[in-house]
Amino acid sequence: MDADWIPFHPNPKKPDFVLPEGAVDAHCHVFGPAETFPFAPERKYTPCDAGKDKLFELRDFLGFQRNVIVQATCHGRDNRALVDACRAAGDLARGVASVGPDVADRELADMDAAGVRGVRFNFVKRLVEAPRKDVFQRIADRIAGLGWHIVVYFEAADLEDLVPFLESLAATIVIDHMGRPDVTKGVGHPDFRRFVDLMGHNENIWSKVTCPERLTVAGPPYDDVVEYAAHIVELFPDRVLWGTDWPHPNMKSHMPDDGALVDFIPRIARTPMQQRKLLVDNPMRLYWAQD
Ligand code: 0GY
Repeated sequence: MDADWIPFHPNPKKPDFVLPEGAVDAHCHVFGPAETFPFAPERKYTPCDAGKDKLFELRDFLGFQRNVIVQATCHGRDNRALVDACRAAGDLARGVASVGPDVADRELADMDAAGVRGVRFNFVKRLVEAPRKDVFQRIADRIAGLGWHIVVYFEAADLEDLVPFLESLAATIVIDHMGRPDVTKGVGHPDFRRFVDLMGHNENIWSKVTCPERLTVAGPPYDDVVEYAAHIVELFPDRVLWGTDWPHPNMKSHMPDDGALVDFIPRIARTPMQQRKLLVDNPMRLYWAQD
């Protein structure tokens, strides 16, 4: 089975930016190895193998201390690779899983014990077949007792339709990649303003200021994304998270250098205080505080 996207960067640069002590890479994935953890038959892309050992190697090389591993669609609702990686990392990783409304209590309890602290609702139509709010609502009900949060992934054009649903959820909501703004439009465009307003009047909603490599039109060093992420960090310093997105699933234009991505951080979190909140305090509060 051949991967249909470019493999992750084989030898990223050592970042110039020195991460604060205890920094968390709060958005990354593990894929396979396919021989042990097969990819989902319904997947929309086939990744290369990117197992836990590679992820932990990268964590140490870049200077992170912890990972939050997020289930991606190529593994469907089979969270075994994710759970295996969380268990292997011990206290140094947490997970965000993908489940159905019929998930067994026992399975949820096992995942919780392994370090899973949230579920992901993926509304991106090119990645998942017909995502349904009523199904996600039932999943939200199932995880309510666990104190987990909900990570939501959608494209900017879908936000207006999603706002009532997002506001109806009682759990903390974390939105992937700033709701994927169109960075050619400017931070003053009504689409991005809608996202900022949503965060502004709902303290339950967090954002990952991640994935300049996905949002950029200009390409590296992602100058066209800086303003968007810096704006969110400036306004909501206590509700932002950052992650590498390694191994960058489904990237077709170019493969980012993960060291260069780390060097992007001081451009969007410009003070040591903002950096500390983004990289340490916020992810620790959301993923490790209960322990
Ligand atoms: C990401 C991005 C993508 C893929 C997935 O679950 C996934 O398959 O998240 C994407 O294609 O935008 O957030 O890592």
